[in-house]
Amino acid sequence: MQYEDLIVEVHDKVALIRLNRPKALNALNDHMMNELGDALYKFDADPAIGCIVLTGSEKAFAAGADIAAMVDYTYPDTYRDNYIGRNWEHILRVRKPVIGAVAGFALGGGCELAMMCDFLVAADSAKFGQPEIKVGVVPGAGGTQRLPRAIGKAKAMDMLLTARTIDAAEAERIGLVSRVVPADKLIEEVLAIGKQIASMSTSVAMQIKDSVNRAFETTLSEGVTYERRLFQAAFGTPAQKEGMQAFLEKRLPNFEGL
Ligand code: CO8
Repeated sequence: MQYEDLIVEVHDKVALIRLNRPKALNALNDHMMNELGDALYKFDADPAIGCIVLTGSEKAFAAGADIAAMVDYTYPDTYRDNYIGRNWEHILRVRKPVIGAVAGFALGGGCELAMMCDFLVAADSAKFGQPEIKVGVVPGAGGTQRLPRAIGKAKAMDMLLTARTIDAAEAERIGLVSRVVPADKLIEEVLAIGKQIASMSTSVAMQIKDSVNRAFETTLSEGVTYERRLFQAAFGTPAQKEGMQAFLEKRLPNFEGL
């Protein structure tokens, strides 16, 4: 796959997508978001891929939506063209696990895009923030909704209202990211995590993702019922037979194609 604003690579069963507009610190524009949707859907549909990693450069995951592209927008333009809705949420429709690997700036729309990943691994250089208030807008890609769910109201209000940027250590402490690694090891570490996920049943990983995401959309009892049905259904799958049989036979399971 060839793109102008992305670099894509495949490492065993892991797809690596790099945002690549270095001159603008990966500021996100329509062209890039369209390409990102295209790459994500292709990897999601590819049976050889078990996990997707989304990353940026050493300096920036993404420094936000492209301010130069937005500056002259009018409200009728944004409403008519469904700005944000039209191409920013492709990632939410990806059914395979997506890991965000963040080095440098993840600001504004960049932080929001990162939060649409299933979990985040940060380089120790990472900086997260929602500075939209400084450019006179509210966040538009879920910042006021996903940030409080991820880190709680107090921290989210602080970041959103003051535009304060937090570093990787604070992001890990408050639960925005799951792990922090040295910047020069970020891709190596995240690919290893991706390979670990991809070595297990892709179908089971997809169901876990689906069930966890349901926790944010439904009541506890409905969510637990949904999970129970998935668990019961697992007993009709070859992954369950292989996984449990391998444990009893004291060998590694082979989930290839399962
Ligand atoms: N949009 C457009 N260009 C950008 C952006 C951006 N968000 N961020 C950086 N750039 C460009 C700069 O203009 C500069 O270009 P040039 O060299 O041509 O002047 C180049 O990238 C390098 O940037 P700096 O020289 O500023 O680099 P520094 O290292 O000095 O500073 C910072 C880095 C702190 C990241 C700084 O660039 C900055 O503050 N950027 C803006 C951050 C920001 O406000 N982000 C929020 C934008 S609003 C938003 O995201 C709304 C989201 C709504 C949902 C999504 C809608 C699509």
